[in-house]
Amino acid sequence: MEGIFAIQQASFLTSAGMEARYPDALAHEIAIVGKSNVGKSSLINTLCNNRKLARTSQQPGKTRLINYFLINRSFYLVDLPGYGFAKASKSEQKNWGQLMEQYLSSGRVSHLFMLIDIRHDPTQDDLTMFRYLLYYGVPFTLIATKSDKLSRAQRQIMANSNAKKLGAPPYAIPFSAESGEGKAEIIKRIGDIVDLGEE
Ligand SMILES: Nc1nc2c(ncn2[C@@H]2O[C@H](COP(=O)(O)OP(=O)(O)OP(=O)(O)O)[C@@H](O)[C@H]2O)c(=O)[nH]1
Ligand SMILES: [Mg+2]
Repeated sequence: MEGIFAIQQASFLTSAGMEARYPDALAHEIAIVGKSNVGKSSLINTLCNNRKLARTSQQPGKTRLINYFLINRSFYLVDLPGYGFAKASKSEQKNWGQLMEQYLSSGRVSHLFMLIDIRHDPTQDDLTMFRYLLYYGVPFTLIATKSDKLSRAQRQIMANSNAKKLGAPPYAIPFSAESGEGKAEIIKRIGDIVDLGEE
């Protein structure tokens, strides 16, 4: 491939629910997991330079389905519903678990971006999610969101220490949907992922 990887085209494709009606698999599928309100949908919008692409909300639990975005007409970015919001009923939690289990075990996911809040220790749910992720053996990158909420000096330190507390290698990319910090590094990572394994 020539030049530097860039996201040139992004469009919403489809939502998939419990019936697991996923679209035809492509060579690469990068999915975004993390607790509710951590900024998954905002990350997609920042990466794609389109604030209206994925629906965001101050209210946790906005994204309830598996949302597929087609990028550069060649691979998927997938916005997943978040976990751990207080208002979720028992049956909603059960649905979420089934949806995720089905999805993660489908073998479609080539890479996961796991988002953690840069300001806080990982939650019990984060730890559970991270164990799942190891169990399914999907390669992952940790991203520490809302970096604009910390001073510049603290950002990388907190990102890394939260990654370590999760039980992961002690590195996470500090990211802010507000300032765009970390965007270039994440786009470069995506470029590495989608170029790998392509002839
Ligand atoms: N300050 C700041 N706020 C952010 C950032 N990213 C997201 N937010 C805010 O956090 C809230 C939740 O963002 P979403 O992107 O909807 O979060 P989500 O992870 O998709 O949430 P669910 O769909 O409920 O799982 C919104 O009010 C966003 O504006 C960030 O980098 N900095
Ligand atoms: Mg969302």
